[in-house]
Amino acid sequence: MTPTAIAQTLPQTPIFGCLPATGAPRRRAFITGITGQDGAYLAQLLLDKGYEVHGGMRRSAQDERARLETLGIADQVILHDLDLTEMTNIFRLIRTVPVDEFYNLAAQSFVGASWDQPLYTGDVNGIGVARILDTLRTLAPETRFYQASTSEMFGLVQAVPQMETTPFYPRSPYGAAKAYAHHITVNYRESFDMHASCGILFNHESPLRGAEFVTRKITRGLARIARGGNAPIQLGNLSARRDWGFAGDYVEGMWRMLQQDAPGDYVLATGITTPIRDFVSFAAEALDMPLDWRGDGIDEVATDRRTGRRVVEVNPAFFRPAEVELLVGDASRARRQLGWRPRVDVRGLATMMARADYDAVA
Ligand code: NAP
Ligand code: F7E
Repeated sequence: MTPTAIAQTLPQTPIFGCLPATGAPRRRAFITGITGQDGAYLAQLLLDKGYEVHGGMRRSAQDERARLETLGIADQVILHDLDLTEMTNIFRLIRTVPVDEFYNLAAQSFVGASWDQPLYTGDVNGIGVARILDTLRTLAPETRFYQASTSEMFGLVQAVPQMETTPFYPRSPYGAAKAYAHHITVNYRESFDMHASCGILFNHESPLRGAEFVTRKITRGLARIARGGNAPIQLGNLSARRDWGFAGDYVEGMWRMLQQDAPGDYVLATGITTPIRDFVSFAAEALDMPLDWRGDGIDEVATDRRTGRRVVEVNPAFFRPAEVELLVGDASRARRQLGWRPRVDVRGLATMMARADYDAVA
């Protein structure tokens, strides 16, 4: 018996949801990282488009489907055990769950943690992608593949704004691993004629954003203060600038990339860059909390103009060993070829997130 024939005898048992009855063909997609921010929004988009949506979920002591439940789709997706560090998972999955489109969104996605876990980050975010690509090329070469590349690859930026042709200069183990993943995706596309595309996505956020990322840390902290809490938000570098958009807009761009006849790489960004400090002010204004900023460096603070309460202070513990100071993307290729445009600007995003967190604290 060949390895493929043996694999065919192995059932890939879903851990949540049921394998649908065979019948009218629906397009099928697999999303690694379906429990994350982007995975949840992408699953919702694909379900709305009529896809049968499968997703990978790591085994955990607790149920990690909170985001899918928030969007009301936890029962509509079919979940499979999948860890990108485990080649056997990937092999069995791809052999037994054939799909038209495979979106690789799983990652150790927190840049700050990547200095504490550089090897793990490299294994999941870099080598994990090679594991998927090689399995796809062996078992399912017709499957269209999306890789979640990132503006963090630009790091110490070599041009402003950054576009698909801007050289990479990663500034973290996270960025370095993602640069490997990007290059190996391009290499498999060119070596094996695979329909493999990379979305170089600039920061995108939402009310489903992980609590450790700066935008959500800010909106959760402000919501607590607006509800009477008195702990100031402790932040690191307030002057770093990011090009922030809404995650719901960005997953539409991922899908559009895989609908193109030819694969390719695309920047998705708003083209507007904003310092962390201004994001705090926008979110605070959405909660009727005008701020005054005073001081410099580690002595900088923000206070509520109406009450004099301290709202933000700087804690050097949140500085990074190497910082990405400025990101601003040029998404003209995506605009031209995909017809993609972000619909939410940074002020709208800060308002959406602050109000959602304010309601959640109630
Ligand atoms: P996220 O919320 O942190 O979600 C990451 C997902 O990956 C989670 O479902 C997580 O599972 C899963 N995961 C982590 N390690 C894994 C492993 N070893 N095996 C299998 N699954 C694993 O991230 P996101 O914001 O949605 O981002 C999605 C992707 O886009 C990531 O690859 C990220 O690096 C990339 N990206 C994000 C942005 C952004 O601004 N959001 C920008 C550019 C690129 P658990 O739920 O078990 O933790
Ligand atoms: O930091 C500064 C921090 O952790 C943004 C991921 O989705 O986007 C994300 O990576 C900036 C940095 O996101 C705090 O130093 C200040 O300059 O929200 P972040 P990130 O590092 O940009 C990219 C595109 C991805 O691909 C990643 O997966 O904010 N900052 N004070 C802080 N950051 C955090 N987290 N916490 C602070 O207290």
